[in-house]
Amino acid sequence: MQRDTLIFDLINKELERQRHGIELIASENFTSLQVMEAMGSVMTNKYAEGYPGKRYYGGCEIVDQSEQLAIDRLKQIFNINYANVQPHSGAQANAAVLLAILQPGDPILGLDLSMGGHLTHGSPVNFSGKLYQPHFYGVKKEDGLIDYDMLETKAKEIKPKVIIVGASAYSRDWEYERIRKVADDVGALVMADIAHPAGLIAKGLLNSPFDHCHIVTSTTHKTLRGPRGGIIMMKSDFENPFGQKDPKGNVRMMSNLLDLAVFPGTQGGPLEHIIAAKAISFGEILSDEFTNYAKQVISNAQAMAAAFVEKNYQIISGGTDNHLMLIDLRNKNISGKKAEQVLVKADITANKNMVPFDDKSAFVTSGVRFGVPAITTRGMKEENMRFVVDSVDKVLSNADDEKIIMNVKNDINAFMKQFPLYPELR
Ligand code: DSN
Repeated sequence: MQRDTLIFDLINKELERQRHGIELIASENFTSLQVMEAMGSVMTNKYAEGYPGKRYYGGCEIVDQSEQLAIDRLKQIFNINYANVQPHSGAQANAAVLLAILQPGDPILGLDLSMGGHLTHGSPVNFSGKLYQPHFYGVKKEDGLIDYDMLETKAKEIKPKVIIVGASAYSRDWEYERIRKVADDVGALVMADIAHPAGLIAKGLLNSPFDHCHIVTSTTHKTLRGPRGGIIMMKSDFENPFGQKDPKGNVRMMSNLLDLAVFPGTQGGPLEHIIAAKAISFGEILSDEFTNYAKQVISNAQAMAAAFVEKNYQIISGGTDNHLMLIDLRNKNISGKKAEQVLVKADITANKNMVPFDDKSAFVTSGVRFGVPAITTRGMKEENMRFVVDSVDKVLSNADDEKIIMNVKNDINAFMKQFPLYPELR
């Protein structure tokens, strides 16, 4: 077969783009070479519908072992009793959980997308808002923190079957215990989507949801620094409280419902090459090196937030407990859309983001979200955050001056040479 130089040229260009620039998208990271090696391995050739030891195809003895290792290592990371490593993504993990628990039309309560939530937490343009009956809580206008009183009032009013905890653009920790009390009062289950802070929770640097939330989902490629994918976890199994029975009339356990909701409920064959890569990244997370990484993520985020505050940037909630921050740019007279566009010209990648109570649409937005997981993997420390913030500020303050932006870009390209990315790759 002829080598597809067209695509490999593009892959090389993407490698160079990643090497030259400052990656501030809060949900991105750089996996290890061994994780990428597993993703490009022969495991991709294997069909393995089912679960280890219970497959619908022959020849699964080897993938059974690597999937079991992924499950066992994930259980060890979070000290839990149930893990499903097959979801292809965080959205697939959330789809499976909701399918396992709910009937079409059942009420759910999640954080509003425009307040930092996620599409799969009930947005009307997503399956979660189309199949179920979505309701939302938000953050408080005065301090940008989760409005737990509002959550409680709404929960009592609508009696959701699931309360969804978690966010894509919220820089503070969560009061899981408080939410569980509300859920118990109204007869709801709590699902925590920890896709963003999972790597920090894994190392005990943020509150753990596992003692208070019935089911926990995550992606594996953000702060967990693994391959792109999803996972579902529970500290302990429990009987499904909403009455689904098995064919013999027995109440089904939640682990059984979750496994069935992933396969055959929402997915077909698992991606065994990705699952092998997940297993490798979970092994990496168990190391002391990852503990240092997670601590550095938080230190870098706090140093970055302090540098932005010094330059009069308005961080929602005033700072960060985790790896990201959401900045309201209205006092800087630039929209999130324009900020994203001009930053890219200087090889700084970030994403526009709505801020709470935004007066602009999701396509324009008043805000921008910055995160440090990727630049921390590149090796940056607290003392480098000032250069990053100065560069961002120079671009946003001179958004129509191509010459200044090109100077910033040249400085960034030179600066990033100190932090080699995949030097083993040509
Ligand atoms: N796309 C992810 C993020 O950027 O936060 C959420 O799914």
